[in-house]
Amino acid sequence: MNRPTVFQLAILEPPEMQAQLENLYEVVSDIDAASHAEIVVTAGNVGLSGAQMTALPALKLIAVNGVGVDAVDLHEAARRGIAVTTPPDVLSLAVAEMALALALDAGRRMSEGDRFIRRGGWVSEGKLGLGRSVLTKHAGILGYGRIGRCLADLLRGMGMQVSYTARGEKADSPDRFFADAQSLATECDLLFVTAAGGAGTKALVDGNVLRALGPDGILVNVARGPVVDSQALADALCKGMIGAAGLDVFDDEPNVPQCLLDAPHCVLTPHIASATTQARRAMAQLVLDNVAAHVAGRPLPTPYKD
Ligand code: 8YV
Repeated sequence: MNRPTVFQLAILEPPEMQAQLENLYEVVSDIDAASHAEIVVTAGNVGLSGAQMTALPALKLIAVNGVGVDAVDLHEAARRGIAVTTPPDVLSLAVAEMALALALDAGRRMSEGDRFIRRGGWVSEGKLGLGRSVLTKHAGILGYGRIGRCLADLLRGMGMQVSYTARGEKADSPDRFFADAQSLATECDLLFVTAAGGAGTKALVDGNVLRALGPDGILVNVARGPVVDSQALADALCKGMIGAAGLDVFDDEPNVPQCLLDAPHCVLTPHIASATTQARRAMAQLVLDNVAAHVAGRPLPTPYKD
């Protein structure tokens, strides 16, 4: 029997999950060889454009190995009746953990201290300057979906005061709601960005929000690069308008703008918030489950819902 064709734009991890996909399906990575493919496997930060959908006339399922769908042309997928799936929940704790780690690193100058030791600074320059306490801060969460709420639980559990902003107030939340990013940043001195990417959230964190966060403030972005105006952030760090930043996501990955590479008190990681063996295996399992359900004509386990 012919194996169904999968057009794959991003591999599954760890390797045994990719091997499972390849054992079950005819996996192709060249779009010219995929014109009959009903299934696409892609990543959150890779997505699928409308033009690619046009080149895939048989397409029925886009299985995203990530929860961000900003790189998928959802409008075109809906118009063509193509289903979209994501792996929700299974990466939330990994991303929340990374957000906290970035805050601790930026505040306590851990990466900077590591570089300081390695270049001989401890011997030749004396002491590294003082850092900022993180767990005493009032945390604000911009984007209160599954990941934002998981992070809120984590921070509250450590005794932190937590507030949030989202499209609307959540009746079941113990945290304080603010109507917009600027009023949230005015109250908080640690701002976590966990909002979905896309046109609606572009440059939501701008110079005004950063000014409101203040000179002792720390900004962490584990969502999508464009949600934060990078030039405004670099300026704010250079002028001491905010204290520090931890960034896992960028506008044009894997390229990181020079202004952020040069900015002080700025910790950078290469989009690895969900990159733990546990989270990536569970994400890949849901991709495989959705693809298998599609092939068998069963309901999709985790269709994307706005
Ligand atoms: C992954 C992500 O890095 O969930 C997302 O939207 O961006 C990340 O978790 C990406 O999808 C690679 O698999």
